[in-house]
Amino acid sequence: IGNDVEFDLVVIGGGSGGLAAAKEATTLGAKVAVLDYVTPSPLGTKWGLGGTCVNVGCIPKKLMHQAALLGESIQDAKSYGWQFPQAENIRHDWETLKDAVQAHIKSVNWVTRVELRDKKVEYINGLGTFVNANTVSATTKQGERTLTAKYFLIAVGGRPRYPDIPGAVEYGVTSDDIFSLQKEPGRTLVVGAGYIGLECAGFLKGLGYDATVMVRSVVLRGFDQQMAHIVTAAMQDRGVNFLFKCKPKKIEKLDNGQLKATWVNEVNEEFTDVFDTVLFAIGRRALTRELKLENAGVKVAGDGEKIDAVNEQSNVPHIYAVGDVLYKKPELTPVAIHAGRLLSRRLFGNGAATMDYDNVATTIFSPLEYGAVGLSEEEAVKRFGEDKVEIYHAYYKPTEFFIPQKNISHCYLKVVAMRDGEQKVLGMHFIGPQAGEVIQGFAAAIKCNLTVNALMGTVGIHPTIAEEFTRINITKRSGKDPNPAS
Ligand code: FAD
Ligand code: NA7
Repeated sequence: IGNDVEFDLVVIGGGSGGLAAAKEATTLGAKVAVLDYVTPSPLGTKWGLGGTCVNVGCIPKKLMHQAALLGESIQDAKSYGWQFPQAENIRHDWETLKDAVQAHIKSVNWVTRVELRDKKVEYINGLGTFVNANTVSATTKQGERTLTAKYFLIAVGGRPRYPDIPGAVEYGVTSDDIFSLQKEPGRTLVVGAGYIGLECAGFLKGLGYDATVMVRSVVLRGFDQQMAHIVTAAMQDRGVNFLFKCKPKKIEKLDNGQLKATWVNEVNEEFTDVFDTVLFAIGRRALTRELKLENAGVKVAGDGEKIDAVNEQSNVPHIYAVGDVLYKKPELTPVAIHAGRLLSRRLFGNGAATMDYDNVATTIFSPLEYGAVGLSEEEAVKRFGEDKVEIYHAYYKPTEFFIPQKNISHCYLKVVAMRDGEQKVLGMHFIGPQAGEVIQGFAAAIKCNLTVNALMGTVGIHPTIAEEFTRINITKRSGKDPNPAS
């Protein structure tokens, strides 16, 4: 480092992307500081080091999803011969789950701090703002601290939005609060039908709470819509209610502490109902406003919020950005981590590799999971034209569903491919148990230019659900029945 700056890299935001970049940079010999500060949610929820994924995202979500799946398994287990002497008394205890989840999170917070100390990354529990293009100020409990650096990395992520309706902020909660809610959520209205809304409604219902999802336009906008419909149907099948084409209007608190929600449908008819919890999952706001980017000359994208970086570089050459704060990039933890790591290798090592944001696999942990990689059917048709695209599809029967006689009508998969030649695979979609585990390996195959020919030439593992992808042979174009022979 030159005499004029204190650090090689100052990272603003100690979440998935920021921490990955910081750790990689110090490993490569750079002097690094990480600022992390969590502004409490309107309800007062706050958490430790590690960002969204660890504290209020992927990790608590997956644990609560697992809790819900276990409830379903208890029912299945009975038909497999397990006996529960007091079967009628089986119930779930929210507090036990919440405490276990929070204890796990605390341990991850602690391990993260120790890791930073071991790697000699300076961790500052303070809110970062730009003073100018070469200086960041950290507001800590002890006061202001000014940091200068050769490079800066903006990795501030985002926080849930609230709708602009009376009572939303006062009485509503978001994913920032749900995983640590002091009292059980009870009857819950989930506003928003993105993946976070569906996942929350799914696990709440699985834990035994009445759950309703309010959908403004379509479920899972941006995802393959046929798959989105099946995910919805599988949730309805488990008793989740859906209010389609509705928008919230106001939330009021009743004397007994319950919440009265008022909403309108598309022809402006008004409805009300009473809930114990109203959870908003209507999207997330990137935390750039607080950064005073204008002091550094960093421009935001057309949405006025996110950073439109090229290879993670902002319009100010020594200021970079990774993770959820990036414009039109997948908002996923492994994406933030990978981009952060590659960036540090380029800045401080001999790395040349840049982040490939295409064909990133993802999974929606709805009660019946949905995993996907690559293009949706509609996106492939839009890009290449219907004539050029072939869709293979199948309903399938997971072996383990037979004995408990579980509904198999939503177990469905499809492969989106080019129609000509070896039929290059453009997208793979899978609805069923363990969808993430199923899709992950195929994502690697797609990176290696998987073709339908290669897929059909692969010998499956029997009996698994992933083998269904090696058995595809029915195209939508053929009009043949995609249901399995019984
Ligand atoms: P974050 O992890 O959000 O970290 C940013 C950090 O910066 C935060 O700690 C924040 O408090 C801090 N900060 C912000 N501003 C400042 C400032 N000015 N100064 C100092 N610190 C600041 N992704 C998946 O891959 N799989 C999943 O299953 C999944 N499930 C999710 C479920 C939910 C409910 C949510 C909300 C998200 C989920 N995600 C999932 C998305 C994933 O959590 C994010 O993509 C990931 O955390 C983004 O990482 P990041 O580094 O960009 O930001
Ligand atoms: P998403 O995926 O942006 O979904 C938000 C959902 O909330 C979506 O169904 C929206 O409907 C709905 N929405 C948005 N604004 C409103 C208002 N004002 N009232 C009612 N419903 C609304 O957000 P998530 O929270 O699931 O995920 C957060 C991010 O993580 C997301 O950006 C992903 O990229 C990753 P719409 O379809 O717009 O009509």
